[in-house]
Amino acid sequence: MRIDRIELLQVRLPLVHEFETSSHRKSYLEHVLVRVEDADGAVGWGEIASPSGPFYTAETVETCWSIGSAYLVPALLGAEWEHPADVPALWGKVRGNEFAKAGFDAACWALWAGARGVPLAGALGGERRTVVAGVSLGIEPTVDALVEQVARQVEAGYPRVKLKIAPGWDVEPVTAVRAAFPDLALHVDANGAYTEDDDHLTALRALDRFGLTMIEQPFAPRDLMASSRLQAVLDTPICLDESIVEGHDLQTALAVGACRVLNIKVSRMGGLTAAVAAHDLAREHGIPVWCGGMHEFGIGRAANVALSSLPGFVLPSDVSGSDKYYARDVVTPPIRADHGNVAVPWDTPGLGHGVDEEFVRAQAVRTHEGTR
Ligand code: OSB
Ligand code: MG
Repeated sequence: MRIDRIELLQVRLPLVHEFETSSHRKSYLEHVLVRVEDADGAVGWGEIASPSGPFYTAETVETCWSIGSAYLVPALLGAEWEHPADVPALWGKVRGNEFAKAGFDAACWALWAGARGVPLAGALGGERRTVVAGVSLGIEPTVDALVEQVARQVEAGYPRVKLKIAPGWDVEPVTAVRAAFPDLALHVDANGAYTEDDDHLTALRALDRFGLTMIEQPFAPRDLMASSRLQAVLDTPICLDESIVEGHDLQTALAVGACRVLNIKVSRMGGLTAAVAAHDLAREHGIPVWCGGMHEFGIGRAANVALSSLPGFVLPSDVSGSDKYYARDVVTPPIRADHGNVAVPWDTPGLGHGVDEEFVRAQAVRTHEGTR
């Protein structure tokens, strides 16, 4: 295949509910959408789901925009490739910048699957007809407000709830949620906010008695040894997110016992090609995986759904319906969860959802075009 035209569109969507993590609060999100078109006019869409600020990882919408337009568009335009797994080599000299790369990689997968008339899930090696979705809840102003949020999601049928925690917002909210929902599959995500200081370790070890499915990313991304030391004294599995950017990171984490579960994010790992490789490696080592989200719009969310249909994704993924975040989605039909189950669109080639180009263009705050 050969891509002759690439468009980048930075699109703003308001959030229906403000979301707070250990670092910041947001009321709308802007993601860069990647539209690739081949010589025959076939189109594929990908999403760069980078947060606007450098708090989850070093990347921002701004860095994705500049790296995308200055390096990734030129690397991809006019290049000949047979299979999407060959595409990342085209920008192989560009270090890092995984979120930016992921949007281009996913657009090529969607284009290729669509052109071959196969669903994206099938192209990736998926098997499942439906995927189980969990929800992720931010830090709320009060414990009562959090319990109310959890109740709302449980009523909607989601079988797993993840709570963001941070020092000072951990044992107390988890105690309250566990008391209200004794049987709920519950896990926590610290986004690396803890250290090995005594009071932090005391809080993390106290979480071991709630039967949590996992404690996600307790320590700083590069501190695999802290994670390994904590995992050795916890019954609760540690799940790594920010720590695992490349396959090499996963090999190191497995070698030192830094985790028992892996969160695979398409964005964090640089695309679907890398995500499938991480899935395969984790599976060989008996490590269960799930697909993490970055509050994707429908395009990125559809790619996450397709990926979650692979056999190693045995834990609920962050692929809740778009309506939990956005009043109107960029894809048709929108991604919807029915009692926590999201249907994989096996009967539609490519991404499996149409892109509402008129809406996307109306919401775009800037655009860039590269042609051969
Ligand atoms: O750590 O999983 C995370 C969102 C932004 C940055 C980091 C994270 C998240 C989420 C999103 O938890 C969950 C979702 O998209 O459903
Ligand atoms: Mg996480």
